[in-house]
Amino acid sequence: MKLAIVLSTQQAKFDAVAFKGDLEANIAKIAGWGYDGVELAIRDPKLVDVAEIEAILQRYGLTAPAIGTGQAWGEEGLSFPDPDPAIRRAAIERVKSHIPVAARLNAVIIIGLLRGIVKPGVSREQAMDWVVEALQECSAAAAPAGVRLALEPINRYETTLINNVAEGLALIERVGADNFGLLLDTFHMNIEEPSMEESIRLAGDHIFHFHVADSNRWHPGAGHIDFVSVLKALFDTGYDGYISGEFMPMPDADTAAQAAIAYLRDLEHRMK
Ligand code: LER
Ligand code: MN
Repeated sequence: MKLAIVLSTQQAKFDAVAFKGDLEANIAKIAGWGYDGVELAIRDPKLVDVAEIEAILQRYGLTAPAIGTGQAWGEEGLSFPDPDPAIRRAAIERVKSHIPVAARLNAVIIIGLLRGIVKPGVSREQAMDWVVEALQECSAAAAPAGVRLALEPINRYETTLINNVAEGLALIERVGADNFGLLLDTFHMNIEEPSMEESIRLAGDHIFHFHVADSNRWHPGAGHIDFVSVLKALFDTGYDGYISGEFMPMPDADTAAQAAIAYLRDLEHRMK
């Protein structure tokens, strides 16, 4: 099992990003605890030195399996279905600007909250059309670079567009690009899916990336999700990507990260 943890390259408001602050110090700690990779939350690639990030990752023997883009929504309000065409265009261009970074790091680009919500004055149909068009444009731009995009179904309390796997699969059908798939997150699935295992089976090889947090969004092992059963279903689909920890820094970030890896490594032995 390849394990990663979410790491923000900038200060961020998003609470489930456990590691904020000094990049190299955090990467050193994460490598020391035995993680294989870090998922980088990058608000704007223009503001980060990718060569430096790459050098630090190499120094500590870590990979970056995925790049999170949601801070562009959280901090700047960019999204695909905004009624303002300039904001829609900026959201698309922002995602495209991640493509060279993702290609260089061999990372999946995550489309989380950046896909937006249905804003006042915009019909659901119109919002979905804009989301589909944006994803088609971004997927087409990413394909020649060999880069994949993964949309994350997010629970109803955080977004009004694409809350569950069935909606994610319908969107994949509409976008119609091989390099566009899903990121499944156990925290959101625990709220939205009747059966996480069944939804994972349905998503099958459209699963490009995977987030773990327990039912309370603490580290795996702190709540009541049956991770043996969920991860068995995931690996049965043939998934060979990373399991990426995205949970609250509770009781604190270091304790949570260490508890997560201890729990998941032990579970890995029990699954064999
Ligand atoms: C991001 O990966 C996520 O899971 C969302 O809850 C962001 O708010
Ligand atoms: Mn997530």
